[in-house]
Amino acid sequence: MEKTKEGKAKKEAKKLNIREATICETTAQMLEKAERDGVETSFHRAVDMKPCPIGAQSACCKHCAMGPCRLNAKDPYAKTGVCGATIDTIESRNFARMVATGAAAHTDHGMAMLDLFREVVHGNITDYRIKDPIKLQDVAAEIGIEVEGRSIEDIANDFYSELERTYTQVEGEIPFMKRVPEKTLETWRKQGVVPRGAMREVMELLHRTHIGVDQDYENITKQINRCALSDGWGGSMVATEISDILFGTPTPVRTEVDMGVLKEDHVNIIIHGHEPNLFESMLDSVNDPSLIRAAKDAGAEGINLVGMCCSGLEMLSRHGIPHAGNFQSTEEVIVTGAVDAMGVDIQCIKQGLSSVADCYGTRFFTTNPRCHIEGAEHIALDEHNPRKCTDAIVEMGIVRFKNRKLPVEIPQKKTTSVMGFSHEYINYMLGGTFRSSYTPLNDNIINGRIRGVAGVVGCTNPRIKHDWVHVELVKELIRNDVLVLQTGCSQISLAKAGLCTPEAAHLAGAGLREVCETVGMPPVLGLGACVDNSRILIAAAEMVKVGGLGDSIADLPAAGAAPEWMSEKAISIGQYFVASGVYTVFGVTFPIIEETKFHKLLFDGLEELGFGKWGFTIDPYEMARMMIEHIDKKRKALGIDKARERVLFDMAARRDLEAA
Ligand code: NFS
Repeated sequence: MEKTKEGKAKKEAKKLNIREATICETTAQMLEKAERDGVETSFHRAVDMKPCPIGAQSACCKHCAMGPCRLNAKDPYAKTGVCGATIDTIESRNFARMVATGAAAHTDHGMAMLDLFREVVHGNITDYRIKDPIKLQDVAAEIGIEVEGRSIEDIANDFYSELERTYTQVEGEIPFMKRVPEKTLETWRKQGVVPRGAMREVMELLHRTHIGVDQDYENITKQINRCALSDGWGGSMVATEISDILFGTPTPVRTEVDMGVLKEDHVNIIIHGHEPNLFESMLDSVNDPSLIRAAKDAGAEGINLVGMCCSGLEMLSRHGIPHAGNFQSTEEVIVTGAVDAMGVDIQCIKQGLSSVADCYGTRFFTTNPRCHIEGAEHIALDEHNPRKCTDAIVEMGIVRFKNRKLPVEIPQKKTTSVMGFSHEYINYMLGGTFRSSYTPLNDNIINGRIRGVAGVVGCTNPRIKHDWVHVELVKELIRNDVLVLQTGCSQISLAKAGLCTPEAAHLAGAGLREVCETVGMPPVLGLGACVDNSRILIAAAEMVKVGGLGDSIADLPAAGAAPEWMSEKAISIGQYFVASGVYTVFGVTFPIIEETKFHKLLFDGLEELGFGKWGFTIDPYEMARMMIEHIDKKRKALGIDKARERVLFDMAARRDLEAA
């Protein structure tokens, strides 16, 4: 009886429609292979398991043992939880916990980078060193550290102590508040949301979501903002700046993206995760002559090091290391059978990787004490001797290469892209060595060639057509003269679609195209990993400082989007953009019931308080329309809409001419 039931359930399991699941050809090819091989991936599990509708709308509270309490999402004010918690309390508490977790992930990563920096400065770690002392001096000076006539070591020591406050500060403002435009900071001070140390903000937010503490959604939202800001202008920003100082500030590199970067006749090693130190050390390992010799002795032509997800993006930006794909391709890449070893550190690592790796004999290693995975081998990365870990991974990859049993199928597609823009490089690119500044960008926005700026970032998600929303949204934005800044998985979606090259300028509207062609830049600028969203914040602050586009970030003709988000980190990012003054639109789903008071506050009320606001739609064209409408609203408020109208007319006229 049980068996029959099971059999029936199996038969009824929905079939994955691969062509509807992804526009990424290589991922699709590997999904077909996975099905032939009888291997299950997150795409299959997403079809098999419907999201819980109550959870999806945040209509349930399980923060104490009087519950879990379920409210009615269709009639959210009909009931309360057992303690009397209303839907607004429940939703804001759930949302707060997402922000706290996302912020904790970024800030813990940032703190780990800062720990590494301290040990390098103290001479306790010698495998890494300060690679960009000029950036160290610049950023140190920016946060008020005396740099004139001082040694790099002295500056670095003070820099460490100052930045440590980003995490531990009990009272008062954190160092990078010095970067925030005056009027934006004024709003935060008035609203009581200037962040203290991230540890305190995360702790307080979690405290306030405990049963019987903060039960006023407006007050909870204050702490949500404060905590998110301690991520964006705190933990994440430190992660980016320290990584640049230790490993080098990115400048654009031409490199290849997509699964075609794997090489059948090489030992293929993939590093996937978020912290650059594992990857940096792996780069040394794969260049070690004795390991290369060992690979050749095993019959390989050499060792091929490839990145995935965010640490892949850091290495792509700094060293031009090829990249195999984003979050939704991490299981699929193993299905090629060509991956001899995959090493991971933290964040966005699917537990499912372990069983897929098992199916194909790929050696799968966790390396960070924070992230062990059942079934994966753990080789701890000790920063005092990182090569011990990375050499071991390469050695085991070589053994696996030698013993490859299953046929290898590598999809033959890769796209050349130019990525690795940093805030510093944009400065230089636009203004040149002697007058580097954002003035040309502001001028081009004011004269209407560039309509505005959009940050398109975030994850990919098997609940929607993989890569499709990112690509369609960005195409629509650049077609309408919106310059797009990118990070994370989104950047890889666009790179695979060929939009991260200067040649993609022909897809832009006439104004943006002209600027791109003059400067020789792509209409889509890849700024790196998800923590590097802080580069977008710095760029926004710089645009305000240069002048002509208002006094606060909220005045800028700018918008943000995470059209295929899935992680709590994305929610923290969205919230720090909103708190910074940016209209931020998310896709897929939004974990709050529409028309509740908390929803109205996030989607409307925050803007009235001087912040940005949230938006939501799953349709990329609608998303572009919402963002452009917002940009135009800001242009109007700045009094620069007239310039744009003229250019628009010219552009339309030119198009007519072209069509004729
Ligand atoms: Ni960011 Fe999303 Fe993960 Fe990176 Fe990719 S999934 S929130 S982009 S890899 S962090």
